[in-house]
Amino acid sequence: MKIIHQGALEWVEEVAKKCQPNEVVWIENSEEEKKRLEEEAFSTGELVKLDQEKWPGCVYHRTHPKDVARTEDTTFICTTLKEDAGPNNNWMSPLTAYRKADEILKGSMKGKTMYVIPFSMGPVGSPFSKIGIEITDSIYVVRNMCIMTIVGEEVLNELDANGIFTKCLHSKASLDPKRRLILHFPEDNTIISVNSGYGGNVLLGKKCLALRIASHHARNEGWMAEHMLVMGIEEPNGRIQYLAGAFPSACGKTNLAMLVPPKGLQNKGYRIWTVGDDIGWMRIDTDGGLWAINPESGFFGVLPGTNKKTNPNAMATMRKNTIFTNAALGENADIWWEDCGWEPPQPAWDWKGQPWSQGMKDEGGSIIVGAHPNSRFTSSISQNPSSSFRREHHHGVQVSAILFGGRRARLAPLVCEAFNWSHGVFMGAIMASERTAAQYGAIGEVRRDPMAMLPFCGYNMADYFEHWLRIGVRMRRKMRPRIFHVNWFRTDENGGYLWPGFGENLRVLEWILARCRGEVDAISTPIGYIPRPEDINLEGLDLPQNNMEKLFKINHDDWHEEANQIEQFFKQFGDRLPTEMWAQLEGLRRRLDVMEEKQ
Ligand code: GTP
Ligand code: SPV
Ligand code: MN
Repeated sequence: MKIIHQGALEWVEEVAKKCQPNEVVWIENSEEEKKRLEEEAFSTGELVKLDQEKWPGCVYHRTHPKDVARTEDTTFICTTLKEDAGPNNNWMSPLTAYRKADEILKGSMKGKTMYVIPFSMGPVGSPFSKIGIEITDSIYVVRNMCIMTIVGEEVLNELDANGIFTKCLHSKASLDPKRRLILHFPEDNTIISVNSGYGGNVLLGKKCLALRIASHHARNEGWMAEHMLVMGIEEPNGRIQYLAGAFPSACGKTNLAMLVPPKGLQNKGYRIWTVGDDIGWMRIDTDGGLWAINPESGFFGVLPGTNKKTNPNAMATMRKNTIFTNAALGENADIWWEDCGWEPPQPAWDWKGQPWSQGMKDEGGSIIVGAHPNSRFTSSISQNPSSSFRREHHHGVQVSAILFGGRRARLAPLVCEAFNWSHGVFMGAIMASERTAAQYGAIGEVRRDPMAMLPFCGYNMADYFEHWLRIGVRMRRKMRPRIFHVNWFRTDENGGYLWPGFGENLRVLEWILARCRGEVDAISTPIGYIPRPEDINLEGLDLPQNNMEKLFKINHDDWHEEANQIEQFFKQFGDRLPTEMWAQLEGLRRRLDVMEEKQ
């Protein structure tokens, strides 16, 4: 491979000097290279070859038991001014951050190979796309990056022509959780990650580049980098409309993006086209509309709960050439995770590598799970049966609707439409969700997660809200996507889900698209527009009586309490919060009062 980009060569040399690897290897993503790296990883145990008949081309990997999800407390935005990182981020001065990283990186690759991966986020040559170079000492990371991003000669050619790239430096170092640092230097277009081997912390093109660094640049350059799925919905008449949706980690983006329509709708001719399941980059095009691409080439999706019933497309996608992380492993080289739909292999080990069988309990009497709740699969998007033919299009797809959503056992209705763009931005800003295993912290606790970007916004979130408001003004009115809030996770008194979710969510999307086309009326409530009962198609769905009523109940006291919590949340941004956000909160309270007076 001929590398002629001087800046890249100099940086790689500088890093090699610091980390002192035995060898430096540039990754070109050939079959031969893949085989060689896998063989090496099999011999050290870094990767395990799975049963090739059942899982052709698939491998298995375990991360360190204390390294199984992103760690927000060790993630920093390193800007010159602390205020630029905002109360939503941990901040470190660039000087301190580089010094701390240097201490850890010094000699960290002794005896190891240093891999250099030039990659593109987004189709090479697209005005949306960004190039990065990741340096890593992990074969697992190399193999994941080759699936999650575009790697190969065309990227090097583009780099030579274009010149700009994000420096992404990763070293597992000693995997010491106490010395783990995920550092972002937006002003230098640089990322450094040390002492972790887990996905979101180390696949630096993903959350670090495509969200934290990109969101920072996007604000300065007038575009958007969002934690969003992007999907197309084809109706029986052949029309395809696209929507983008922001749900917090492990709240259903992957599932919605590749949903299989319920039988009735399928027979009518409905079809889903997946563009992306985690990240959306969006720009206002010359037509005044909002256009989105998915900068990723692969899925890094949640395993538990994924099966042939809930997500058949994900199951088909991961059938071959997939990396499974932190699932349970059988001696027969088969794998298993909770709710996968088949019997666990025996004998087997759990995700920690301990001997395991289903139903086993710990000393406290709690069930020991086979797979970690945040166990994941890495597969190429091209293997997804619903992969969109527009996925690699340089201009992306035009977005008709934006969805916000989360896990709310109470409070939020199944679906609700914003009155207008500013109210929609407010809807995004007040998002909250119950914590999942994708983040460290108390699972189930409700936390505010504006636009599902709290862990990913690379700058002060007050400025981020302002940026959203400005984007709305810049679009042509007729082209502006409508904004909705959805909640698939509302529960009844016994904690059971009121809505069946998964493929059935298409019924809600149908209403959303009908609203975007101005075809149906809606009911105005203090929190937004909700559907008239007759406008959600429930044909063929066996839903217990009253469920729809419960799904749309707006509890006045709960919403007043919510408004108080929103106020507290907003206060931390001080004067920097756009006044429009305060006006929106006041509007919400006023509408709640009016509703109370009427009752
Ligand atoms: P990240 O990759 O962490 O950003 O997550 P994600 O938003 O892509 O979440 P994903 O689609 O992987 O869903 C996470 C979990 O939620 C899985 O266990 C799913 O089975 C479950 N889930 C997804 N959609 C639904 C739904 O409509 N209803 C219910 N009840 N569960 C769902
Ligand atoms: C998330 O946590 O939102 C993910 C998984 O998509 S990770 O890439 O590990 O952050
Ligand atoms: Mn995510």
